[in-house]
Amino acid sequence: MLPAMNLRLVILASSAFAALAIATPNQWEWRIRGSISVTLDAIATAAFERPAVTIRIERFSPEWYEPGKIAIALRSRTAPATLSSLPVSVLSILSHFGVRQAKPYLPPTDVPMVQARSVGLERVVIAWFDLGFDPFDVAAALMESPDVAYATPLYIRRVFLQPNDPQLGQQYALSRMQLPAAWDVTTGSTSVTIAIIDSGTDYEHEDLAGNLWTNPGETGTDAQGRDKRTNGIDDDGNGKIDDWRGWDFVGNVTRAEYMNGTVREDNDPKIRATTIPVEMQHGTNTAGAAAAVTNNGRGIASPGFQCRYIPIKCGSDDASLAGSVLRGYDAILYAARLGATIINCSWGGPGGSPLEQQIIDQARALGSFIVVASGNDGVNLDRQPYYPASYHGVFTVGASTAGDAPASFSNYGAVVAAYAPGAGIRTTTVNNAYTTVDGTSFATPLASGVAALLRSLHPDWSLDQVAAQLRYSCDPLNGVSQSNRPLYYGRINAYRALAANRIFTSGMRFPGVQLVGVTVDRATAINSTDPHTLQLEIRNLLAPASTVRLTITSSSNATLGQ
Ligand SMILES: [Ca+2]
Ligand SMILES: [Ca+2]
Ligand SMILES: [Ca+2]
Ligand SMILES: [Ca+2]
Repeated sequence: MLPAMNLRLVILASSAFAALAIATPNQWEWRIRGSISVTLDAIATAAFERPAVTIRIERFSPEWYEPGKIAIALRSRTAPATLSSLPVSVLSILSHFGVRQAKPYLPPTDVPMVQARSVGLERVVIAWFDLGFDPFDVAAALMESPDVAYATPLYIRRVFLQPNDPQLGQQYALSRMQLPAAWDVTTGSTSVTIAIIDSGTDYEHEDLAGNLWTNPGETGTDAQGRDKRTNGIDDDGNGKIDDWRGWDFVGNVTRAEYMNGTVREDNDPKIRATTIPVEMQHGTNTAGAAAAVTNNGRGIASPGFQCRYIPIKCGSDDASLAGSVLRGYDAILYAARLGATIINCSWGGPGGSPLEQQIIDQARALGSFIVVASGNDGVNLDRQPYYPASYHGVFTVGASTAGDAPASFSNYGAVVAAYAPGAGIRTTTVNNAYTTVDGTSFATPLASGVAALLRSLHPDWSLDQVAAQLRYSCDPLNGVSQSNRPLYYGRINAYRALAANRIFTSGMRFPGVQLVGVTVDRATAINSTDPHTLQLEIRNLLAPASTVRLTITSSSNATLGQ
């Protein structure tokens, strides 16, 4: 199956769909439109800063949304515990859609932790309404309320798997990224974790079992002497009972059941089915690419070497949902709350959501470095955004080939932070087997593995420093010219990422100079010949830069004065 084709079809279907009459009460029909724009306020915390961002919530076919469910961010209040305590304007709108239930997105017990560095998730309510309504229509109606900061459907995403290219399996990727030399610097820390948010992971695989993370809060014995893994108690208070080896956010449900709002969460993130189609092997493929047990005399090597992985299952055990990533953002927040060092997302789809951006902001505030696939449509993400690849604050990875050129299927653009090999990647698969796979899905965990090594070496660095180091230590890709290099910045070199900037004052080192802001007399554009003051804000994240030269040129035919 080609997810790329699916995604294109969905876009076409959605524009056609927008023209159809939707069966909603008459008084709401005028609100139905193609997209909703939401601006999230700028955020500044000690760890990172984010400019104000505008996200367009697009209308798609309802099969791409969670059914009968919506997220509502209140403008100025913490989410109330019950439906009846919602602001009257919100309740009044929801009543037209047969609202049944509402509860805070975060359990009330989590609020103090989140408020420590809040991005506003404590104001988000999830509401359940009549399954006959399109969540987009409900969102559009709610956006009319002065009490609502945003309302958004909850999206279903897809894995970025390409059909298998029948070439010989080989791990050229690791030598290309200079991993053998990198492992001389460090083989990683066993306390560094990579959350694999995916279809489900065969953690019993011979080359994965040894690097499986275990949750220290759900192992050992409780006060009654019972095994915390099986005592039926949420010992670490994260809302998940006995999650000692990750979590399954979906369970075994059919597509029809899921579309009726059914999930069956459990604490076993391995798929339990006799036949497992390739899309459902994806989470075993990505886990192995990042964190297969290395130097154990069997199977494959992985960049992460001895770093641990946390399997988090967001696919069903049932083949009718093969390839769908459900509740992926709930999983991102769960992983961040567990303290995951790296979060790997080899999936995505069209259509942005302010809730998803806020969850990414919150996960970053909790210290997780989020690595995401650029996607396999061969498009420029700067013109055609995909998510999470196009969100602020993620490290977006494209795929390169065995010839060290950008892969034709890889999405590209300035938003892609770096490339990693993503064609002909040898990795683990279900039933103790190995396979060769293609896609940005597999470039991403290779990058996550390198990020885990870097984080092992520099646990005190900020997330922005980690990102800058991974990007600026890249090798240029083949077939990329100076003029289009910003679209294909370079391929990750693990050795340079680890060996350079060990300390910022001596040895192999490079600066990380970034332009973080441009202001013109506090305005946004120069539209007269009057003198203007242009203020550029530049920061250096890495080793000191001895000479920084800035030149201003015009990218259009307009002339630029002195
Ligand atoms: Ca727990
Ligand atoms: Ca327990
Ligand atoms: Ca399960
Ligand atoms: Ca191995």
